Parts: sequence; structure tokens; C-alpha cells
Amino acid sequence: MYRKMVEIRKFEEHVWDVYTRGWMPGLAHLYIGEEAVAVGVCSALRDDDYITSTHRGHGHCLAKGARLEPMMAEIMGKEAGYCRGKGGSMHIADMSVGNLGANGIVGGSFGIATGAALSAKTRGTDQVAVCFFGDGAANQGLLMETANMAAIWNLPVIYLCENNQYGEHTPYQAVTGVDKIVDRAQGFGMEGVRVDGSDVLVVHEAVKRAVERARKGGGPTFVEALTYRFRGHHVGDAAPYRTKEELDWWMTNRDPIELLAREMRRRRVATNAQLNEIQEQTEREVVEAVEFARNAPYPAPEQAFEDLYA
Ligand SMILES: Cc1ncc(C[n+]2csc(CCOP(=O)(O)OP(=O)(O)O)c2C)c(N)n1
Ligand SMILES: [Mg+2]
Repeated sequence: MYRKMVEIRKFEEHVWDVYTRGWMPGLAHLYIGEEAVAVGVCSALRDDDYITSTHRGHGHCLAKGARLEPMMAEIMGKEAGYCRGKGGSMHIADMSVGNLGANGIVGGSFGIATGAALSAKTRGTDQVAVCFFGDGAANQGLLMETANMAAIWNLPVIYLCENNQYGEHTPYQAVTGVDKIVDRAQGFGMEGVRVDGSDVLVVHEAVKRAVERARKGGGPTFVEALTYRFRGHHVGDAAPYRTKEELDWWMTNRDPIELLAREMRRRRVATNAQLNEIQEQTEREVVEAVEFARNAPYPAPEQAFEDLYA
């Protein structure tokens, strides 16, 4: 878990670097600060379980098993990328590990995850689908329709709300009728649990229980993970709408990587030297992925019309 969270952090720091150097088209929504959610969730899943992701999706993809090189290549629009350079930062999918795709449409993956869960149930497998979405997406109408279906059909789906406190520049309290988003679970007729999204072990335990229940036919669960993004909404946003005190508090007290490091030292399962070695090794791997992506070719123009369904 520690290694995976560090990998996501380093990957995102390099995406920032790649963006500021002008090596990638478009922009990216960084996941720095939220690593414990993706890693806590995906470490409770099997390879053949499904996830759907969001515009802030790099962490979900890596946690579900994506490799660094095709990830970075996709972000730079190269043919070696997961979607042959046609998806970019916001649309990375990897069916081989059950990642049904990130989605630039906020709330657009409710239907995809719920459909995957319906498919698993219809085929009689014990696969589970996790739908990642934000506090902003929690106000999209499709959630009402799909969560209701999941409840009446007892579908093996987990609605995983990453409450990072803001939708773009708006604090969630300003646009949400409930203080705890998880309170809506009761109205859908499903189990709901709110967890500390900065603590990877807490996230893991809660999702593990929800997954076990779903596998046994126990139906859907709504999980709200409280978290915080350390960077702006996207790489071009300096986030002037929040205070330095607020940001400092989260970075000092709730950094998920630091929290796990502290816990591992306390339980004497890792030394500082071992943790530093993981940091250094991961840094080297991400630098190699950037090099790989930089040197990889762009797709040929005639490929623009391949793989299109319209
Ligand atoms: C349907 C739709 N509406 C609006 C947008 C523009 N938009 C992109 S991200 C975003 C905020 C999403 O907030 P949240 O769900 O909390 O996710 P976060 O960015 O905090 O991870 C909005 C409004 C969009 N991409 N899709
Ligand atoms: Mg948000």
C-alpha cells in the first residue's frame, strides 16, 4: 500500500512537471493528497473486479494495476498509451485489469459501474464493481436512477464518493443539502458508511467488508471517504478560493503517505531507510516512464478514425 501510494504521488508530481514543460496536450487533474482512497479501495479488489473512474483518475488506474509507461504515454498522446493516445489524461481505460475507464463527464460513470454489476449478477459471477465519484458528482441525477436500480436488484456495486471538499472552486457544503453525503444512502435503501479517506487502512477495511457482502449477494454499499486535494482543481488552478491555513492543516495532519509511514514505524514493520528506498526506487521508475513516453512516437494521422463507434 505504501509503495502504491508513493507511486501515485511521484507519478502525479511528474505529470505536473510534464505539463509545465509543455510536453503534454490539454491539462490534468492531480490526485495528490487523495492516494489513500484509491489504494485502500483497490487493494480490497481482485483483478477481475471492475472500477469506473473520473476526470481525476490517474490514482485509480495505477491502484487497479495500470503500468507507468503506457499511463504516461497516454497522457502525452502517444501511440504506446493505454488508449493509443486518443484518450489522454481524462480517459484512460485498461480492460485487462477491470478498469472500465476514467470519464470526463462528471457523474457519467454511475451507469457504467451499475451496468457492470448487473452484468456480473446476470452472468452468475461473484465480481464486484466500484464506482469512484466526487462530492460534486454526488449531485448528478443519474446517481438517483442507478442507485435505486442497484438497491432493488441487489447489485454488487459500491458507490465510492471521494469527498475532497470541493467541486471545482465550490465547497461542497454550498451546493449539497446534507452535511454528510453518506446520509443519502438511507434514502436509496442501501448500507452507507463514512470513512477517514486519509487513512488507507481504514478505507481498506470498510471496502473489504462492502466487497465481501456484495460477493455474497448482500447488495450495494455507499461509501463516503473524506479526503482533500493538495493541488488545484487542475494543473492550471492556483486555488485562490481556499485558505492557506486550511491547506496547511491537511498537508501537515492528513497526508496519507505520512500517516501510513508513521503507523509502520510505530508497529516496527518498516524502518526509515526502507521507506526511503521505496521512495527512491519509485522515483527512478517514474522518471523512466517519462523518458519512455517522451521518446515514443505519436499515432499516425490515418489512425484517427480507427476504434470509433458512432
Ligand atoms: C457533466 C459535467 N458537468 C460539468 C463538468 C465540469 N467539471 C469538471 S470537474 C468538475 C467538478 C467535479 O467535482 P467533484 O465531483 O467533487 O470531483 P473533484 O474534481 O473534486 O475530484 C466539473 C463541474 C463536467 N466535466 N461534466
Ligand atoms: Mg470534489
